[in-house]
Amino acid sequence: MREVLQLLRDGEFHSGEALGAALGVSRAAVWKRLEHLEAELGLTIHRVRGRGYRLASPLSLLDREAIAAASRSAGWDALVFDSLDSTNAEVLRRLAEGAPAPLLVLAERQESGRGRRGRSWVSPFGENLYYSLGLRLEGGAFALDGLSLSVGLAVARALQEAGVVDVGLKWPNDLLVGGRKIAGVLLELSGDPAGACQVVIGIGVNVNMLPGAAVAIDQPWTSLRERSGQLVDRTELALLLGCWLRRYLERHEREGFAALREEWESCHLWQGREVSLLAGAQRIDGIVLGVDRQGALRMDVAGQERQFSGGELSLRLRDDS
Ligand code: BT5
Repeated sequence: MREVLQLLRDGEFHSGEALGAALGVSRAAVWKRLEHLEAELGLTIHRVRGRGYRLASPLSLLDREAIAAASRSAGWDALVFDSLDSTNAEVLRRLAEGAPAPLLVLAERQESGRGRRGRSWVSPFGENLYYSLGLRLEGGAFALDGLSLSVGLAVARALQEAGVVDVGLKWPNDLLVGGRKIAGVLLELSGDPAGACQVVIGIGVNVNMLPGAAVAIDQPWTSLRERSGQLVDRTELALLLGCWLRRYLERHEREGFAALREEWESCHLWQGREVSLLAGAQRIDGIVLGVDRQGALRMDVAGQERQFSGGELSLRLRDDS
């Protein structure tokens, strides 16, 4: 499957004959493989009589060797899959089976990519980054407090270096550009958070997905390609993300989130804004003051400072702010 995709990824026309010759199969077998790609991976392939086949849009596939080499030098094991239910789920399964950590898992697509609270993360084939890093933590040596915020900061720095200069953070874990979501972070834990446990840091970044793509996302979103107008090399972005993640995880391990708190606030898009904090059916209105040393949201609620934390919370701008 990868072989035929490597040939088609430029988005140009390739005749059935040329594809057959390159793959060492008959034209009928080429046709079967392309049908399989469409059915299995949800890719759209245009067929034009006399010209051949081409992908509806060029693809930047992940370079497995480059990712393995960079990860090795960081001391991480790395695995890249064509398709998974969820990269977070795969890391958790492997760590539960005793796989060594840090363990990085990437996939070209996710069939059940997940967000918080059972929400889903739209993950079409070959378009975006679906990136999960699993860590084993012993005896609370590594502070989990504020970890997802430190990770958000690392993702923001990687995106800025990749040219998305106006990216910012929205508490607790969204990355937005011009009010539209470009990336999200989902941390999942197993084991005893106070003792030996595993944490998986899941990062989804919209890279080459464009509006008009056959995806249904129920909030405004954007991608690097939409911002720059150019196809982005997903491998380069994955490596960049790895560098920034290492840097921020080391800092977090050494000094805790407290050392990153001010920097995080300087990237927080909603500092000082009037917001509603939603917790299920409950709604609390207030003004964002910032975050505390544990990464909890600090809000002025009716003249009193209050702190809020927990994965079930989400923030909305008040219409009148
Ligand atoms: C998040 O959840 O933002 C965390 C997303 C983490 C995804 C990564 S991908 C690698 C790893 N493996 C996984 O299975 N997950 C992680 P949350 O704050 O709950 O946001 C989810 C909401 O974002 C959805 O309800 C949609 O409204 C929206 N959404 C879904 N897919 C999106 C996309 N591709 N781009 C922008 N918004 C999206």
